[in-house]
Amino acid sequence: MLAYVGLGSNLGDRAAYLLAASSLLSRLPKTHLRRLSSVYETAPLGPPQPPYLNLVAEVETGLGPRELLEALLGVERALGRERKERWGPRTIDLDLLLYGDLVLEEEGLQVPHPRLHERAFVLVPLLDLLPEGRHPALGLGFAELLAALDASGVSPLVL
Ligand code: PH2
Ligand code: MG
Ligand code: MG
Repeated sequence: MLAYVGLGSNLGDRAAYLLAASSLLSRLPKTHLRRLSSVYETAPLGPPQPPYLNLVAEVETGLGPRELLEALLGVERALGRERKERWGPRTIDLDLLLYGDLVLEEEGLQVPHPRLHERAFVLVPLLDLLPEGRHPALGLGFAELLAALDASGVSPLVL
């Protein structure tokens, strides 16, 4: 199954957290890290906090959606993520965005990610990987969804 994972960091050495998380993703059981989007610096959504770096990873996985979600939480824990306020600053965040075309709403597990379609910081890197992609539940293209949003806070990271 092809799955897409959103990565974000806005505390500490952001690029180092994203690199470490990508490395751990590549070593998950039954999982192959296929591609990474470009990295973007993005204006924070939520309470006032530092800007984020965001990217999207494409993985091919034999893990089920809930197993993959648990594995992503394990990566966050391995990198010392502390959960504080919702939407608040974080060293590393891994969100399951898409699991093939699966549409699932269960306690603690929703795919596609429930806010995917309203977040330019997710759609811009996702479109790097899936320029023709469509939202499996809404039936709209990711590019169409992005066109309805303000993407001015999302800039390619120049190293
Ligand atoms: N993640 C959040 C809250 N706000 N803002 C940006 N720009 N990027 C994020 O990844 C992000 C956010 C909670 O997960
Ligand atoms: Mg998140
Ligand atoms: Mg999260």
